Amino acid sequence: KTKAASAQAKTVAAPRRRASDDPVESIKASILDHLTHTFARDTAGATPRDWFLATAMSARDHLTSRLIKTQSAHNDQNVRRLYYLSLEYLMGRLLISSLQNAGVYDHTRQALEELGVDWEALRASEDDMGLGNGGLGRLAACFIDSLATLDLPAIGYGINYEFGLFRQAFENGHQVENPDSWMIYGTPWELMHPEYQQEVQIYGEVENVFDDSGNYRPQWVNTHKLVGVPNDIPVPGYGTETVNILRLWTSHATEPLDLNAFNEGGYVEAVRNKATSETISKVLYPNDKTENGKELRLVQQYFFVACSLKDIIRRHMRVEGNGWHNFADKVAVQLNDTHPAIAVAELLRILIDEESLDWDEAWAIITKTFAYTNHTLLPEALEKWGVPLYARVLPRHLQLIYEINRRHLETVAAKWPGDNEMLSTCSIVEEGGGKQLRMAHLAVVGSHAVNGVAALHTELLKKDLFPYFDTLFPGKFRNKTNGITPRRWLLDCNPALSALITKTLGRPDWPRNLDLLQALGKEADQPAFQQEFMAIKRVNKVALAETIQELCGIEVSPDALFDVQIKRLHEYKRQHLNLLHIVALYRRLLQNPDLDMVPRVFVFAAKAAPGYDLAKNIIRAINVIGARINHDERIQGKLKVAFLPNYRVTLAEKIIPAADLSEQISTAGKEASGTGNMKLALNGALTIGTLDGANVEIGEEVGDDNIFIFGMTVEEVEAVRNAGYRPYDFYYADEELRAVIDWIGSDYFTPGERHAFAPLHHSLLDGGDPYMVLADFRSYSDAHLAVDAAYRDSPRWAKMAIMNTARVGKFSSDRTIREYAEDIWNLPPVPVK
Ligand code: 9GP
Repeated sequence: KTKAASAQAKTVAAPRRRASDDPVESIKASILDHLTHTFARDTAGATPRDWFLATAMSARDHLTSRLIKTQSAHNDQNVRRLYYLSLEYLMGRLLISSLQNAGVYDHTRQALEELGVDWEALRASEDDMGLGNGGLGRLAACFIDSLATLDLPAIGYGINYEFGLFRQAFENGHQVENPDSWMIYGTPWELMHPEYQQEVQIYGEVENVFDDSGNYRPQWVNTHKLVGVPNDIPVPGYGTETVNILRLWTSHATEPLDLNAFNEGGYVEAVRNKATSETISKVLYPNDKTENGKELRLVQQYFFVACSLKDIIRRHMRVEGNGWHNFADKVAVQLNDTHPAIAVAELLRILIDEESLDWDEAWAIITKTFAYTNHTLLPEALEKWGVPLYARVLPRHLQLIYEINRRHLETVAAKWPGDNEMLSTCSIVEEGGGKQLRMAHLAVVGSHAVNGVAALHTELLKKDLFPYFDTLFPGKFRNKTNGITPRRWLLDCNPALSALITKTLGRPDWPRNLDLLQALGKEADQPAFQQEFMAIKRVNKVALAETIQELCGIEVSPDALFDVQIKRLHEYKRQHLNLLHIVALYRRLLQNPDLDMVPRVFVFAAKAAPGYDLAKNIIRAINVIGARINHDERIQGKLKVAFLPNYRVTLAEKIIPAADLSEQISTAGKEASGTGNMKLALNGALTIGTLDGANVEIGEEVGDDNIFIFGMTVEEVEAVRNAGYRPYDFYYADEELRAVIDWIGSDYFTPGERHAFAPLHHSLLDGGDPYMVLADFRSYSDAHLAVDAAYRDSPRWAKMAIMNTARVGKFSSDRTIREYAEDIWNLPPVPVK
């Protein structure tokens, strides 16, 4: 029973809601109304989840009326819109951001308090909407928040996965994956719109037909039909009336049952067919660096792209006077990575096969409509599809892609006459071995703009990944440095710091204009302000310490330095470099228990792709070695290691406000941007990092004095690699490093279980250490000594932390989206009255 249960024990059912002038009263009435009439619960028996649902519905009421107003304003003015196509949206919980953005957060909190409802229990009963893997999906979520906040007309399209990213647990240090059935009992945020369902086709074959005039009119026949039903989530802007839409498709079979099979008595077969069609939107693939060759993944991509394009066309054509002539004037489509790149061929198919436009006309529309964002340079992450698979799943699209490529290669040949190697380098079709389609090439050729996600990344994109495309299409490549929404990543997750900022700046509008934080810089030297700032950090650390106790059973001191690495588990992100350093510290302490060092709590949170064995071995190593360290009394609690299970948005919101140090330690040139680095800096954590991704720009903003940079630069990494990198050189040259690696390779930490960390040990030495962990170890360890020295000097540390918060306004996703809108989408804002 909640507190409310006893407070309201006598109330059986609420009366229908009456309008009230008092906002708190009116929200109370609305919540009670939903509790009674939407969920059939009385206050006496209501669980925290019932209260959550009723509160969410009350918030939704605010949003839906504004949503309708927004959509009709956009429709009436026939505005240009941005359609964001993304296979992932990592939304997290929606309650607080919905209330904040609807402007009813404080009133709702008060209403619930007056109703005697336990707020913490209420909000804890909301499941994360975890429809994404990591950075790419979370970026999409930040972007739709900024689009609405900037009054930009936009719709996000994606898939309504029944199962989001797996729930992670640890057993004996091993990662175990459990299904994330986040909407098994429904979700209050989605509005289903069967009236806008779309039928699309897939599989089948192409019949070569010639019309009476002898023109080739291919027919895509014997296809399998699918239906996509849209579920809309309102996306409110902050401090504005605009409410945009996130439209997620659920797949259904076209016919409820195969009647033939049914009549023959094959009822179960008939239902099975239906179930097969419905598997398309069942589950998110749990790999953040692409899934090559999986048929269901290709079907997911095509399904959501085809439904979305049909919907976009429907919306455009329903306006009188609109047609293909002005399609590209009204429609901008952003491809979030290559996952939706098939859209290029699908729109071409519609224009040529269904609308009978000629090639040049169709191609002009396509290249004016699409733009593409690249999120990675890692070769294994660049999507390729085998031609035989494509021929089976999308036979007509394959023909069209061949024709796109033929014409594209004509341009290449004209630019570099007689250069056959250039033809094969630039081709969309990779020959040799099994033929494959390079989706990144298709996306580049079919788009008018291609962007990287940080300045360094965009440079490398032009120089290394698409060198000839930059010459072939001058001006097509641009940079759009990533950003994060300051609403979720400061206002909502760190209310105490937000209140201090509002008080200090004397204005509450900084979440819409993050550059205002600059003014905090003036306070950075003031002892009183430093104390207030650090007192908030400490309260957040106490809260995180409780969470660590609850989730890991580890006691940590909030006075220790909280050293945080939270992100997907990947070799290139080098959680194992962090581990080597921890083991080195442990060894130093064992050799000298009186070693004078600032006590540290190392906080990890990370999911590994279920099939990524080395990443899972690193998780196990951190867990097992961490446990040994945590229980070793000889080191007097100076080191603690906590690996929090099931990293997700909600956990990030807890960890980030409590972090002192932010680990951004990827091998230079490998992390396209990173966005966790921005969230942590904004909340006053100092970065220890390489000159990689957006770290470079964070360093430029906060200044060299307020960041700990270490390790090789991109150029040095390249030079060392070209000279023939040998990890053993570093192993033999550094006594401590050698001892640490030998220790990990022994069975010291896993008595009776030999070779437990053999995969990790192998990757560092005989495996060639592909991410150059050994080469950067010493410089990393030295940077940590500098961290230790800085932390001892509390005023200095406080000043550095404040400077980080003050100077990272650039990394608001509002700035990023404004740049996209001006430079790529040509999209003016449309304020809603
Ligand atoms: O790895 C990048 C990460 O650096 C970036 O911040 C994020 C958003 O742009 O995208 C990640 N890439 C992917 O998740 C897929 O390649």
